[in-house]
Amino acid sequence: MSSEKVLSSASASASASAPLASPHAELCRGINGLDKVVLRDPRGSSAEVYLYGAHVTSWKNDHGEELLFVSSKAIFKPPKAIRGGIPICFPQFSNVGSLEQHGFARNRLWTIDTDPPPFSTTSSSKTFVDLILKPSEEDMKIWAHSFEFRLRVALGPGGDLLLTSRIRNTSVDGKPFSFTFAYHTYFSVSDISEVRVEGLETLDYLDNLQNRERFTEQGDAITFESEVDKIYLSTPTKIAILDHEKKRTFVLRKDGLPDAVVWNPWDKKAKAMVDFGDEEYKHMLCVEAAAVEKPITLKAGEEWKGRQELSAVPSSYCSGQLDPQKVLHGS
Ligand code: TA6
Repeated sequence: MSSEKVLSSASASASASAPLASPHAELCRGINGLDKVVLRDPRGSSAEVYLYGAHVTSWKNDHGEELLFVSSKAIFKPPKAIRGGIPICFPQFSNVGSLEQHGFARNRLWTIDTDPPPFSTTSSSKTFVDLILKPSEEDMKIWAHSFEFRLRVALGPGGDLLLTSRIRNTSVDGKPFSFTFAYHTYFSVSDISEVRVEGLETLDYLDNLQNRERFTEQGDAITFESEVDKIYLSTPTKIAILDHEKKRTFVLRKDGLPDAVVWNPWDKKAKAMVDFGDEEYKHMLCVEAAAVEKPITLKAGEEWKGRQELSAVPSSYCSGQLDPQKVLHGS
């Protein structure tokens, strides 16, 4: 598919000029003139979402500190996916199927959703943007299914970042479809060798570095000293990522996404990626709320919801200020 078709500036601006429902959302031009929406919560936190891929590329706390990793070599030019932030993998995770790696949602132009159906639960956030993706004729040639993918990106009262996906099968001929999915989140960390992940101990996982063979994780927190590419199965709904040096813990809460992928390319893969700096593997970790092991199947008219909530809390495992067990098992 040629990028011009996807990104003719006229159509992009037109679709992007729809009014934004939130007073704290602003549409503007980002890198290479791509449209993005900037969310600024009155309490200080902020986020940025590109319409290209409905891709969150920034999430900052109320001190203006960036919490997501985006590579200094990231390419903001279709059809390449942006390296970093939160790419959305749909309708296929990784190469689990016949489509391109991680599906096509991350390299399509989304539009502002001017008429989203109400949410079942009232969200307290006044800082949000709604985006929508529907398949183009081209998409139907590679994945012949009618769908509406609605994504709400919101900033919560405490500066939490909430992503809520609603995917509906809009087929008129009653055809069901199945898909796999991931929020491929790149967390910014101070030093990967000082990071621990809590909440995945003793779980089964598929090792992408060993032909997706199934293993069982050992009992302690996960730490990093080499390339990791694992799909943890049926995980708890809360996972904690402790950055000791930054005295910060990311808490990932997820709904409708049973699995979690943990990825760090380490040095060799880092060198092999054109849009990734050789040393950048030291400052990022992907922990991805996902549905991989059991594809989600939607009958015609059915809708699936997948939600991820990210919080960044000051912490230090050693200082006992925040015991990950309390995080994972507490309120
Ligand atoms: O989520 C982990 C993974 O599937 C890895 O296998 C690695 O390929 C990574 O995603 C990045 O994929 P990308 O297509 O963005 O280069």
